[in-house]
Amino acid sequence: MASIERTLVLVKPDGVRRGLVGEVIRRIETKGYEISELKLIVPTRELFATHYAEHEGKPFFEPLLEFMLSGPSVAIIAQGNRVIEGFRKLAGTTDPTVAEPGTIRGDLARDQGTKVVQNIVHGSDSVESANREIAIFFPELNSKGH
Ligand code: DAT
Ligand code: MG
Repeated sequence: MASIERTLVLVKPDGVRRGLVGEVIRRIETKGYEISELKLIVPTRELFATHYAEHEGKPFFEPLLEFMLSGPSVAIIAQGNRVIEGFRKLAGTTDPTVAEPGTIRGDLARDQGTKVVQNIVHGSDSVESANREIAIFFPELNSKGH
């Protein structure tokens, strides 16, 4: 059944620093998803504290914010049938050591021994998260995404 969705993808500071923006875009596009918006994000603490509010109070929350503030990210809205689940599969599981080869995290990231896991990309985990996160990074779009 057709279920056209949008998801919020971030190429995080480690991915931008390592020159992997094009590689992430290539994987989204070659899978067949459409890129409907894309921009460079100059980070603020407020922006990423809001984005990662679900993790507030966890031991890795402060290291996570510090990491997200360490350089620019690239924010992308990818669109397609079941793209939310589809991009999470392309990204691979959170821990890059166990992420499957063939995935972005499995192919391009490894455990650095840092307090926060650095794993190249973020992808929304549900329709509700996608709507919330798209509004955070693309406040200029209306609820239909235009
Ligand atoms: P995901 O990015 O796969 O949705 P998440 O939302 O649980 O994972 O966590 C956000 C990010 O925080 C994740 O990409 C890497 C980091 N992280 C998650 N759990 C962690 C942990 N136990 N220790 C260190 N960093 C962690
Ligand atoms: Mg998450």
